[in-house]
Amino acid sequence: MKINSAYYWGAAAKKQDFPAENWPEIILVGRSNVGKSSLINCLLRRRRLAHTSNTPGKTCLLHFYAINDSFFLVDAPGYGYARVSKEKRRQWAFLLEPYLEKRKTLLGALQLVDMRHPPIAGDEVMVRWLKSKNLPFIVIANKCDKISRGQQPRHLEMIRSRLDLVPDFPVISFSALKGQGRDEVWQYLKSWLLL
Ligand SMILES: Nc1nc2c(ncn2[C@@H]2O[C@H](COP(=O)(O)OP(=O)(O)OP(=O)(O)O)[C@@H](O)[C@H]2O)c(=O)[nH]1
Ligand SMILES: [Mg+2]
Repeated sequence: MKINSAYYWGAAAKKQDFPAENWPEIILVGRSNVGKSSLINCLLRRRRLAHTSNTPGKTCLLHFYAINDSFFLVDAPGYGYARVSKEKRRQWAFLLEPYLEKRKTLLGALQLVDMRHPPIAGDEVMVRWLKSKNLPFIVIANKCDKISRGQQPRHLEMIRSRLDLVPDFPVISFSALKGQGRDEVWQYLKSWLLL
């Protein structure tokens, strides 16, 4: 995929702040710290376009990145961070549920999981939800650079079984750090975007 332009469109804390429904959108979902923002930078080959951090659970915003003046990648706030207040959890649901339920231009989702660990309850809930909505999605097992190649199939199988995914469902070994899996993810994005 040739990236001619990529810029930060802005953030939204509520529906009124979302961009107009003109371009297709692909959302990244996953637990805090799994590497959603890093994955956006990796896909776009930009070092610091999406903000990454080591302090999860701080803000509850959807961040929109405009690509080639034709579609958005949407960075969602992470879930599953233990030390987050009830109020923050409410904000998360208040922002994300209506977006996922009603957004007309939402084309698909990238569900990130941490390859090192079994999926958490939040991952299971999210995947069940994506399935129930028939929204196209793939699972990306990020941080594969932390697992030896020999161990990776076992981890992928564990993820597949915990998330109750059929044997040929796409679960991609990915490293936002090293760029592994990048081309494969783009193949799916392009097929959704009809590029
Ligand atoms: N080793 C390794 N580290 C990674 C990888 N991807 C992300 N990280 C690191 O994981 C940490 C969290 O990455 P972020 O991209 O900020 O994660 P996030 O999912 O956007 O987190 P929130 O925005 O808090 O939900 C950072 O320290 C990244 O450098 C990867 O593929 N491999
Ligand atoms: Mg982030």
